[in-house]
Formats: sequence, C-alpha cells, structure tokens
Amino acid sequence: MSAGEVRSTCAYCGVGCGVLLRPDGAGGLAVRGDPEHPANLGRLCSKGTNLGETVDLEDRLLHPVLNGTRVDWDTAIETLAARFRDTIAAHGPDSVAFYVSGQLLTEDYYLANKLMKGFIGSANIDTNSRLCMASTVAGHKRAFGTDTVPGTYEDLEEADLVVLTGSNLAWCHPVLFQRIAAAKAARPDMRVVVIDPRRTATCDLADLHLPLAPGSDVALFNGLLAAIQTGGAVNDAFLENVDGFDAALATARQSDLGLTALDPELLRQFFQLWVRTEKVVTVYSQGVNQSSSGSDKVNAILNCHLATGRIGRPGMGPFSVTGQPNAMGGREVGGLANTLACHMDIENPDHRQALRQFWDAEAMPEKQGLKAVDMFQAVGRGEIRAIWIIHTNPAVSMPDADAVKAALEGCDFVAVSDVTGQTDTARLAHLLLPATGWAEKSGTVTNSDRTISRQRAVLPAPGEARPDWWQLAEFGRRMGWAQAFDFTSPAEVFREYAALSSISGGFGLDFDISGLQDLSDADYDQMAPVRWPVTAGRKGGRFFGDGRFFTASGKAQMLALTPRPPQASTGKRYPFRLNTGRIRDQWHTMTRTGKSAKLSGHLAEPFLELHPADAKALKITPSALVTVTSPHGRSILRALITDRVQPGEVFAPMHWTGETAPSARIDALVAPVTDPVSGQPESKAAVAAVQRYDAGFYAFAVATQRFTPQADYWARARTAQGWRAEFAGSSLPEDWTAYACDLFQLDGGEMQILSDLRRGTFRAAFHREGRLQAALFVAPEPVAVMRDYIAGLAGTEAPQALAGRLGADQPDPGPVICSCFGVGVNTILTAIEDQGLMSVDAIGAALQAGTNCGSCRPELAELLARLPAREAAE
Ligand SMILES: Nc1nc2c(c(=O)[nH]1)N[C@H]1C(S)=C(S)[C@@H](COP(=O)(O)OP(=O)(O)OC[C@H]3O[C@@H](n4cnc5c(=O)[nH]c(N)nc54)[C@H](O)[C@@H]3O)O[C@H]1N2
Ligand SMILES: Nc1nc2c(c(=O)[nH]1)N[C@H]1C(S)=C(S)[C@@H](COP(=O)(O)OP(=O)(O)OC[C@H]3O[C@@H](n4cnc5c(=O)[nH]c(N)nc54)[C@H](O)[C@@H]3O)O[C@H]1N2
Ligand code: SF4
Ligand SMILES: [Mo]
Repeated sequence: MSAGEVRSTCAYCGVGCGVLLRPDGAGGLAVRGDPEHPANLGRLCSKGTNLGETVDLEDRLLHPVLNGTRVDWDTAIETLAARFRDTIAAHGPDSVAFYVSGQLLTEDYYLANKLMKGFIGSANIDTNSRLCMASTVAGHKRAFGTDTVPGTYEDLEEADLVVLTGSNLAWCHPVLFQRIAAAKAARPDMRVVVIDPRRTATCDLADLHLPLAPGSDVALFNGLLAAIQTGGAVNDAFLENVDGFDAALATARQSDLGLTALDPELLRQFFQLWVRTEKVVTVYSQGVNQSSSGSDKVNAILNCHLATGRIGRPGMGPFSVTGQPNAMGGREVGGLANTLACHMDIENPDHRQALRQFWDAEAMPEKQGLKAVDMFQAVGRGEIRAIWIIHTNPAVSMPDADAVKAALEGCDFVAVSDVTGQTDTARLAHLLLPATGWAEKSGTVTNSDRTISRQRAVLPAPGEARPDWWQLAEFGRRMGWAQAFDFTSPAEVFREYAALSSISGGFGLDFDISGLQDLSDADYDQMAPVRWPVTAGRKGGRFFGDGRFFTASGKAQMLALTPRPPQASTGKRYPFRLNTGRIRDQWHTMTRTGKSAKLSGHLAEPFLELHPADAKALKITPSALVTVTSPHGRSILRALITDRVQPGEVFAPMHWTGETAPSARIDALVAPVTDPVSGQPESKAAVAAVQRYDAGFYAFAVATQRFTPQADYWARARTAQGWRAEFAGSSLPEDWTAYACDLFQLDGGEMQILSDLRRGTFRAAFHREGRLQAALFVAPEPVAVMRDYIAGLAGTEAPQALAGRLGADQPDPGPVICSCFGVGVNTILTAIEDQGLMSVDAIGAALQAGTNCGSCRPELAELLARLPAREAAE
C-alpha cells in the first residue's frame, strides 16, 4: 500500500475482494486490487476495476424528500417514526415491515434486525437475500443444524475436481474463477465440471459441461449418490456422524435420471470422476437456489459430500458462493424473517429468552415473519400498511414485479433509503432518505468464505446523505428506544454484535466472534480481514471435518429427496422455459454499474438468448426484436440467436429497469412461485411465449445529453461522451425531423438530414459550435451502423457522422469485449486471423485485451475456439 491509499472492500459480489482506494481530491477515486487481501491477492474483475467510474454525484439523492418536497432530516425521521408508531398503535406490530438487503453493512443490518425483532416486536423484516441465499440457508440448517459454509477459498485451489453447478462463476464471481483457472494452469490434472442448462463463459474452463434440463438437479445428484454407493466411495467411518443415509440412498435409487435429459455417457463420465476423486468441491449458486425445489437441490448436493465424508477438509466440500457483498453478514445478523441474530432460532424459546435479555428487548416475536414474496403480497392486500425499503429495488428484482409495483403504489406509507431517487422503487416512495454510498461509509462485510473485512469511507458524504446505520439508529431513538439505539459509530454497533455472538457460542452454535468484542475504535479502524469464528480458543478454519455438527443429535442429516419439476409446465400457450440471470459487467438494477461507460459497453442492451432452431421456426432473424409473454407480464427484448441455449429454452438478463429499458423488466414475467421450505422464488424457470416483434422502424441514437425515446422499445446506456440508445416502435411518427428535435430537446445549432422516405430510412445529425450534439439513425430493419464508433463521435467535430461508419479502409471494431482497453470483437477476430494468434495470452500481447482484470479471458477463449482448426489455449 502506498501513501494516500486506503484499504477497503469491493462494492459488489460475495467474493469480497480487497481494494486499495486513492481519492483524487476532486471526488474521483483510483482503485486497485489489494495484494494482501486473502480473497483476491491483488486481483480485481472488470466491475471492481471500474469502481472509480461509479462514484460521481450524477443522479445522487442529496437530501430527504417527503411527498416530492425537500425536507430536513428532523422532519424526515420524525415522519417515518410517526407513521410507524401510528400504524403499530392502530393495527399491531405485524402491520409494518422492513425490506432490506444483502448489500447493507453488518452494522446497518444488525440494527434493522434489532429494531424489528427486539423493539417493534414483529419478525416482518426480510431481505433480498430471500431471492438469493434462502434455499442454501434452509439446506444448511436441515443438514448441519446451522447455516454454516464449511470450507474456504483455498479449497477451490486445492481440489482435484471442482464442480460448478448453477453458477456462472466466470461472470458472477470472476476473481474466484481466475483463482481456479490459475490453479488448473499450474496443475493441469485438475478437472472442472460445469452443470448448467446454458453453455456459459464458465464452460471455457470445463472439462465436462452437463446441460441438464432446467430444475433437474435433484435427480442428477440423487443419481450421483447412487453411483457413490455402487462405486464404493461411501465413507463408513464418517457415516457414524450422519443420520439418514439409508433412506436418502433408497430414495435416490428410485429417482429417474431421465429427468436430467442428459446423455448417459456424459452422466457416466461425471459420476466416475466424482466417485474417484477424493478432493472434490461442489460450488453452487442461483441455478440451485432460485428454484421451487431449491432447498432439496442444496440437500441433494450436501448428501453426496456427507456420504463420502468429503467435507471440511482441504480441497473438499460443498461450497455455496454468496452473491452480494454482505449476503453472508446478513445471514449472521439474522436478517431473514425466519432467523434470529447470530444464527439463533426464532422458534427456540431459550434463544429468544437469551436475546431478549441481552437487548433488554421490549417485545419479541415468537413466530417467523413474512418472507419477501408473502410480504409484498401482504402489502398488496393492505395488511402491511407501512414499509421501509433499504438498499434494494424490489419493483424490479422481485418476481411478479408489476404486482409488487402495484402493491407499493397502493400502500399507505412507503419509505425508501437509497443513494439515488431514480429507481423504479424510489419513484413509488412517500419518503425518500438519502444514503451515503459505498465509498462514503464505514463498516464490515462477510464474504463467501466467512472472512470479515472492513469497508472504509474515503469520500465525504455528499449533500445531506447519511449512512444507513445512522438512519436506523435515529429512527430507533425517535421511536422511544433511546438507550437501545444510542450508537454513535459503526464500531460501537460492531462491539455489541460481537458480544452478542458469545451467547450463540454459549449455545454451542457456529457463529461466535466474541474474540472481537473488545476492539477499541482504533483496533476496529485497523481491523485486518479475519475469518470467523473468532473466539479465545479458535480463529477461522473449516467446519465439519471432525464429524461434529450443530443438530440436536450432533450428527449431520442426509435427506431422502424426490425430484420435483419446476412449478409451471411449458405447454402450447407458453412453450418456452425462461431462464434469467446476470451479465459480466452489470450489477443488478444498474444504479451503479450503469454509470460506467466502460462497463456499459460490453452488452449495451437487454436481450433474449434463443436457439437457432427456435429462431428459425419463429422467423426471428438476428438482431430483430422479440416479444416475450408469460402469464404474468410481457416484455420486448433484442433477439440473440445462439446455440449456447438449448432448443425450447430462452435466457434473459435481470438488469434492465424502468430507468434503462422499461420493456425489459424481466421480473414482470416471473411467477411469484417459491420453494416451500425456503420461500425463495423460482427466478430461473418461468414459462413464456416468444414472438417476433413487428417493428415499423428501428432506431439508434447518440447524444451528449441524456435523452428518453418515446417508443415501444428503448434501451439507453452510458458512453464516455454521453448516452446511446436503441429503440423501435410499431408505428412511424408522422414527421421524423420533428421527432428528432423533440427527442434531443435541442434548440439552435445546425441540423443535417439524410432522408429516404421511400426506403424508410432517416438520419439526422445536430451540431453546435462545430461539435456533434446528437445523431439519430432510423431504418425499417435493425439499424446497420458502427455503434461504438458513432457513440465516440458525440462531442467531436464529426463532419461525416451521418455516414454512420468509418471509411471503407477502416474496419468496424465491433462491440467491446475487453472493457479495460476497449477492444472490440472484430478487432480481436481479425487479429486472430491475420496474425495467427493461438492463445489468450497471444491476443493480450498483440492487443492488450485481457491483460488487466482478465474478466474477458473466457470470451477471448471462445473467440479462439470459434475459428475452425485451432486449439484455444487459456
Ligand atoms: N456481473 C455480476 N456479478 C454478480 C452479480 C451481478 O448482478 N452481476 N450479482 C451477484 C449476486 S447477488 C449473485 S446471487 C450471484 C449469482 O451468481 P450466479 O448464480 O452464478 O448467476 P446467475 O446468472 O443468476 O445464474 C447462474 C446460472 O444458473 C443457471 N441455471 C438456470 N437454471 C438452472 C438449473 O435448473 N440448474 C442448474 N444447475 N443451473 C441452472 C443459469 O443458466 C445461469 O448460468 O452473482 C453475483 N455476482
Ligand atoms: N429474474 C430474476 N430476478 C432476480 C434474480 C435473478 O437471478 N433473476 N436475482 C435475485 C438476487 S440473487 C438478488 S441479490 C436481487 C438483487 O436485486 P436488488 O437488491 O433489488 O438490486 P440492486 O440493484 O442491487 O439494488 C440495490 C439498491 O440499493 C441502492 N444503494 C446502493 N448503495 C446504497 C447504500 O449504501 N445504501 C442504500 N440505502 N442504498 C444503496 C442502489 O441504488 C439500488 O437501488 O435480485 C433478485 N432478482
Ligand atoms: S470478483 Fe469482482 S465484483 Fe466480485 S468482489 Fe472481486 S472485484 Fe468485486
Ligand atoms: Mo443475489
């Protein structure tokens, strides 16, 4: 670390990479990976690398707003407390709710939970982790007695076989992917298997890819359990510590492997590899959790590790990777409606009593609160009359999102704490509370392997923004619980929390960080990353290698599991299985990554991955738009025709919103169907119909100022010089010139027009003081212009902008693959061809692509593989 740098943690995923931040004194931030952080050892992915592009104040919410009017904090918090107080007085504690987030810091989260469960006296606090980790939490608790991740990141490198199931690690946990890739390069005998209905970027590392039928994971892992037994890999000694083996095996044997729709030879190879390899780690994520059988999928995986005793020892174990930066911390503080703080149980009277005493709590619920889907349905029915939403955007990210929107529209009182007022959810709030953002706030987060890291404020709080923990503590004081919420710093909150964990340790539970309860403010300031548990006698390490579990009997539980298909069946009306998920360079609802031009260049538009055979049958041509309908909603997306998806299956990203592409809010199509055990929604297996969207026109536009097309379909993205948008409509405007003037709201300046009404094409460019302000390209078919090139012209002289492309001798670089150096796909393909490049490293040497953060390396490998008769070498 050099002078002027501050250690912190990346804002995004659960890998929890350490970053070194250097403020430039003008609001900007230089970011690099922390070589000493155990999660990343200096690496960062494209999102972490470009954090500096997301901290400007554009679109920030800078003061509280009540019913559209700016108010001071005193009025804001008093209103919030009064509305909650009155609602509770009239309708009881269960008529209010908090909906929070796995992106809150531990200190924020702890206070939210303490408020609701200890003082309001309801358990109506749930979190977006319900949409994310709930099935894993349920699976862990059923098998282990507690929600414990047994292993550590080092296991991924020490394993001889890494199985990645329902995880697109290359895009969603890129630094872990890079760590595995490096381990495999060093030890080529290491094997990687990817289990995913889609062929993802992660498959570039795979020795085997199993494109299983959506939702068929239980059948697959049941088959594996049976193969473990026939293959002689059952660990009888370890089974002394496990209950339920016989029943689990008997049920597994009856389960039909045909449900996976996998080639028997592929199954044989996978089973053989797993059975024969002692050091195996099974990594799983949302393809497992987000399912109506999510908890069973988790237990089916755990069954195999328990039967073989491959758990909690170096290089072995099941490994649930967490999504959000503090998804793990949220589970620890008891942020879910069915848990208590420090992994204690709401149904356990001893746990409740101990917590009540520790908090000197006024009122404690005895039963679970409403889980996310039920919570918003209760809002819709008017049973929950006041809700405070903190650090999450449910009007976009919840299933049946239009119903969630309608529920919030009809709710008596909605408060939203966010860094921006420009989200689909914030627009529905009566009260908006400005939160300090990632680089402006301090606290702790816990990553996927139980490592607690400090996040540190390096930029001043803008305007009147206040940290989430402060908002919660102040609310608690205004509610009349002055002593219980008398916190003046995150360090004080952390000490109380660490002290509380000694109680759960006393109950013999896993989560115990009592060794950190006496940290001074200075110690907390300096705190280095540390893996829990942290007690007088123990620091970090793995769980369960010793065969001791946290169930009443002390033994692990294997479960007998019967496969269930996704809840909705495809049929004549909705023939497609709609899968949803993430792309490499955007984070969820894009409120932060969407500000970065570099990140927005990778995939600038929402899309639907569709198999070529289906596209052909539906007469959908490349780059056409498609209408996707489900029983719950409708959307319009760009067709991306690819054999990465199977026939009958389609995939759409979850990121676009009313702010960026209103017709692409994909959760409007997802049914509010949940896993019966965990309450986690089935976000990966909706049903849908797909049709060609009959566009009367297609358009592409760039401008230096933000603009919003009026059209059936539009998608807007940031560029280095301004904004770009794709749009399309079924009917043509009467006058394109008037439309263009209206669109860009430019007055004055010069306008150049190139219009061929017979062919339906129209082009306009607006210059002011010799610089291009805006340009519009319209055509009856998807507009063929060099998009990145035109986007780069905004703000320059650009006399030939209307040509839409470089001269014939200058090729189109194509869409960006490497966001760090802005290298386009065509540039890479041409270099591969012309220079005979044979490896990802050779591409890096020739073009720099892939040599900084490395997030695009899987895509570079795929480009190499695309060219016939070549061996792609990573
Ligand atoms: N770039 C980026 N990274 C992120 C995030 C982000 O928004 N952007 N978000 C973070 C968060 S909060 C999370 S939770 C993680 C999520 O990380 P991942 O879970 O890796 O990401 P997803 O794309 O949601 O889904 C993973 C895969 O599950 C597959 N899948 C679908 N159905 C099934 C099935 O039935 N069985 C199996 N085995 N697989 C299936 C999908 O095809 C998809 O490729 O990512 C984190 N990292
Ligand atoms: N169809 C489908 N839906 C899904 C998923 C899927 O795979 N498919 N995945 C689900 C999963 S795993 C997840 S985790 C969710 C994520 O979904 P959300 O949590 O709804 O998505 P985010 O965009 O991360 O929302 C975070 C919000 O917090 C704001 N914010 C940023 N920093 C701060 C801060 O410091 N304080 C406060 N108060 N606010 C801040 C941001 O501006 C943003 O509005 O989506 C779920 N929904
Ligand atoms: S892998 Fe990328 S997004 Fe995740 S914590 Fe590391 S740098 Fe941040
Ligand atoms: Mo998540």
